Amino acid sequence: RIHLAYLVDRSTPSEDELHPGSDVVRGLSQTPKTLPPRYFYDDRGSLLFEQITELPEYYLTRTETEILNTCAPEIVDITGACELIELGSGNSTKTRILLDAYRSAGHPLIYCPIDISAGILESSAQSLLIDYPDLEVYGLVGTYELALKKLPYAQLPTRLIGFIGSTLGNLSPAECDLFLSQITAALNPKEYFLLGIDLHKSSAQLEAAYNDRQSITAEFNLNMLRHLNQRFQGDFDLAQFAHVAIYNERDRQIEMHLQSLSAQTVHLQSLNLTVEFREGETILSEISRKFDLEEMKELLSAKNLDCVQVWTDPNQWFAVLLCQR
Ligand code: AVJ
Repeated sequence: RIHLAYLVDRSTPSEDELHPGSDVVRGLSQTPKTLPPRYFYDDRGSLLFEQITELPEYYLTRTETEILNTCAPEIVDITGACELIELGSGNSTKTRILLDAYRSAGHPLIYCPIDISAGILESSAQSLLIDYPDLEVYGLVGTYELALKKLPYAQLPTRLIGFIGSTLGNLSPAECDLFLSQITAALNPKEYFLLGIDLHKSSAQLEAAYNDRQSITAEFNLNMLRHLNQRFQGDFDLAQFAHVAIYNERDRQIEMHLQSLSAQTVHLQSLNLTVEFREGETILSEISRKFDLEEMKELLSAKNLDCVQVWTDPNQWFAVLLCQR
């Protein structure tokens, strides 16, 4: 019961399909240097991220799970029978909370995970099928942008696009704006959008969450360089870079950097790229924005997404918003 569609738009192949790694070349050639966060997630990086979600300092996943556990039955009450479309399927622990709630209410289960990795999509769908024998899976392998344009024909009365885990925080304000427009365009009137966002809080708490005492986040950050070495025949020396994560209060975002510990030259052979680093120079590997709930509601309604219901935890650390087009 897994139907997988590979979305390759042959008329307009993406920059990445035409020139793999062109985003790496661009990021490392500019000042200050940057790298796209998607290079965190090779197999090792995905495992490290799972470890991060269990760290005592990393409150995000735990808090969102807690919220979903209480709000899932209410979501089901509001939407009724509903297809679940999920952007970034991950290890699907939080998806199960929603599927359980729809199943308890006696609704049929249709799940459309969207992911750029066919491997991740297939393995998470396989594990769901074991526990949900009546589940139908229509997976889409491709970028969010492309997949949102090619959602399968709806078989249930309504649909919900889920984007949980505060992944939205990785997008700059301009990217976020564009992304939300794409969500609105993908929804029919009255259909739903479920969004999980991390809320702004003290620098101390945020910096602790991204500088854990076991240094798993540091490993996760440095793993990006190992991944680039493998993928593009690089010679980054991981011992010559350090993990740095600081909260930029003005822009309300955690900024994760890889800081060069010496003046050094790095080559990425298959990209034909040579990069010079000054001692102390940094590569920005991720931003993780922390949102204001009221501002987010306004942004959503400006995109024709009306907040039907908002749930937070007692500390107001994290929020889950159910919106309707
Ligand atoms: C998966 C993007 C939500 O921003 O907190 C965790 C990734 N980076 N620790 C986040 C991450 C460092 C995470 N998101």
